Amino acid sequence: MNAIESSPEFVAQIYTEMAERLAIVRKRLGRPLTLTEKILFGHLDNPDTADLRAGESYLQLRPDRVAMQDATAQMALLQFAQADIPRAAVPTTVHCDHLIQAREGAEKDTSRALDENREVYEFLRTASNRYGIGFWKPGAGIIHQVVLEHYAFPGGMMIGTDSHTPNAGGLGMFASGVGGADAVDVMAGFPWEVKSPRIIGVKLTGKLVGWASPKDVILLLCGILTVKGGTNAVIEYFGPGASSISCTGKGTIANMGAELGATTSVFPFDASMDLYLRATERAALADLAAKHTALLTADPEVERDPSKYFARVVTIDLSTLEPHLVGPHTPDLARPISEVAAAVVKESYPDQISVALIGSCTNSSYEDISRVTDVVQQAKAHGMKAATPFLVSPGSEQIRATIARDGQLGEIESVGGQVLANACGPCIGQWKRDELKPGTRNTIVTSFNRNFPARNDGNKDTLAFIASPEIVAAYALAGRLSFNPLKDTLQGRDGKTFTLTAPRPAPDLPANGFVRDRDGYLAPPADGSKIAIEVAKDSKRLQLLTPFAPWDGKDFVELPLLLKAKGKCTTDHISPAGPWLRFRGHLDNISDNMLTGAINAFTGEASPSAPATAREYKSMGLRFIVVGDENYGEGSSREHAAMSPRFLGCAAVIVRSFARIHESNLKKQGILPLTFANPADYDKVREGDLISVFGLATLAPGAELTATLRHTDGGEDRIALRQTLNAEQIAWFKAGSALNVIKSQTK
Ligand code: MIC
Ligand code: SF4
Repeated sequence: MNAIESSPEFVAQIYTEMAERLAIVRKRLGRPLTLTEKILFGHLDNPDTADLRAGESYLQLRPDRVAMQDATAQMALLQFAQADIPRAAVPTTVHCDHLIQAREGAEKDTSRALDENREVYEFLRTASNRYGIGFWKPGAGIIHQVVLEHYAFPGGMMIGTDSHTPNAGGLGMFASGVGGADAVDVMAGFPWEVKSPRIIGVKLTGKLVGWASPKDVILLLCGILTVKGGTNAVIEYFGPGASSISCTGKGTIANMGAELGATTSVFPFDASMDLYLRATERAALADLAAKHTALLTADPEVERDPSKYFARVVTIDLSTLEPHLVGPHTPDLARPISEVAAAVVKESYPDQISVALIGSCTNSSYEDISRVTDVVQQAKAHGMKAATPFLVSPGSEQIRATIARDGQLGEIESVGGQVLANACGPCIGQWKRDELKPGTRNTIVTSFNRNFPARNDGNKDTLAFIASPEIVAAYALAGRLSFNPLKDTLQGRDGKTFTLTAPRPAPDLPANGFVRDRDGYLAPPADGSKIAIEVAKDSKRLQLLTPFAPWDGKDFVELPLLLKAKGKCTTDHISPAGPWLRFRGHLDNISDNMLTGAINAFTGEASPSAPATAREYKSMGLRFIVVGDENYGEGSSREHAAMSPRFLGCAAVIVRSFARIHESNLKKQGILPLTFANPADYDKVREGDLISVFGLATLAPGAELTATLRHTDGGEDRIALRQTLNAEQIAWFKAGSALNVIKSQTK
């Protein structure tokens, strides 16, 4: 049986294998290697023969771990159950964090969630027990924080069914977000396939001062690289500034690399990681890493001449970095804090902040909360309270208990802060905002990572802005978005006006150690084979899967266009979260949200009728096609955004460009992801079109396909389409899904 922990023996073995594989690759390449390449190539399934061309080939990799959160694990485990494999082949954990709704504070919300989600938690617990998977109970914390505290280690490779899995890059891990079907591959003992990434180097110089925080590094970078800029790329940080940032600060930066669409982000092993490992009771791993620094850092030539080794180099001087605010509606609309007031006027953003929120998987470190405490204490000294509701989502029970013990939590509460459950809550629409009438245009500021429309509270008229926790705290005190925390004055209850001073540097490790959470975890039994997994036939929340039908060998002929989506179409538009999270284990029920958030290019409105129309086609035995714009499927890893369309009959999705995880989810589920060879052809797609796609019988890697758009006026356009399927992925398409292929191999 596999131990679930990243034990010293386990990690030592990985380092040995990495060194062996790298020796082979070094011989082949004969040049210095970046850190990204060391971890990637150190985990190759076939180091002798792998095609290593960055941005071109697909790599077959052997990740060391898998992590899944409750909202995605349901579908992943339902698929795993179909594959009929007795036990997960690599150490795997499940984390119950997404399904807890924020309403009245931590305790009540967690116990209500236990009640409301009992069936789902029971399914996850029994499936984890059966398949040898570690189970983290509701309330223990958010997947990425718990992984950082327990399982991440420098040089390791992990995949997780959540797009912010790269958070573990803060501890030097190559951690990537994937759909559940990818997790199933690895849990079933097969390699993980990923496009060989380009590598973008980010050189950090100087040292953060004043209000500037690690969050501002990534907010600035979001503005520079944009939400598409990291697609099929890894962001590798280096330079003297990197080691000046705490391990948890690096986690924040790596976490939000997901907002760039990056495959992952990595930092080289350094003293901050050493200290974090020791503080989280993993001294042996710190010792091991210290012995293997050559594996865990780039070759020296890379830092000397970065432009030779990276596809692109961005330099950020931490010493002059100004705090940033991003938003609304997209994480790459970045502004330095000094320019926000003018933007409020120019863009008519509601100036009054309705709620300020801190924490989440991205920003709830000891350092973050201590800096927030510094800010609120300055206000408290003047008798002030927060001017807006001020909500705190701790990333884990470990962090919550530690900041409760050390007094920060009490200080935040004393100015009106309210502590929510150790869970995702408002970050993913699990937020019951009774105080707000739906449809009210309002401003919120958060220290989360995503701010797509309707994401936090289901209200598309909420404008969500993102900043560092200390800046959000300052906004909470002022209550106005046009307030510049660095310069503007606040009025104390004592009648004095004052300016906040920048929070002092704070430790990321508590002087008295972390309070460890000993109750949140349930280890699997040594033999789980007798454990039954219950899925009630009439369940509204769980449904066993029926395999998708194989391809019938024919071209797609005159399929109706279900929807032409315009502009940003994230997975939150394709498969909204919030209240829908409760159907994440029931494919039929969740499909009623399919594409409802997408903006119909012909009406400019959302498309609430898309699922009903799709069901109508389905009942007529018809399949359909969806058309989209740039970076289609940006955001989450949720494969429901591919499975629901597949379930309702989508044959192909044709777009200007795809986000990485979503494109691969579509392939896995047997939908053809196609791009316009000429992006301007998007404009040729008209309402009511019947679309045909030809050349499927000779579908081959790199081959273009042809499509015709038959318009309602009888006219026709012929266009060229591209696809990125390799031979294996073509086999998935033909079999109906990747899972069908796995099933045939494991029989
Ligand atoms: C998110 O931040 O969007 C989520 C919710 O964590 C998702 C996962 C999901 O949809 O379940 C993600 O980032 O992958
Ligand atoms: Fe949860 Fe939000 Fe983090 Fe996603 S980004 S894991 S929803 S806290």
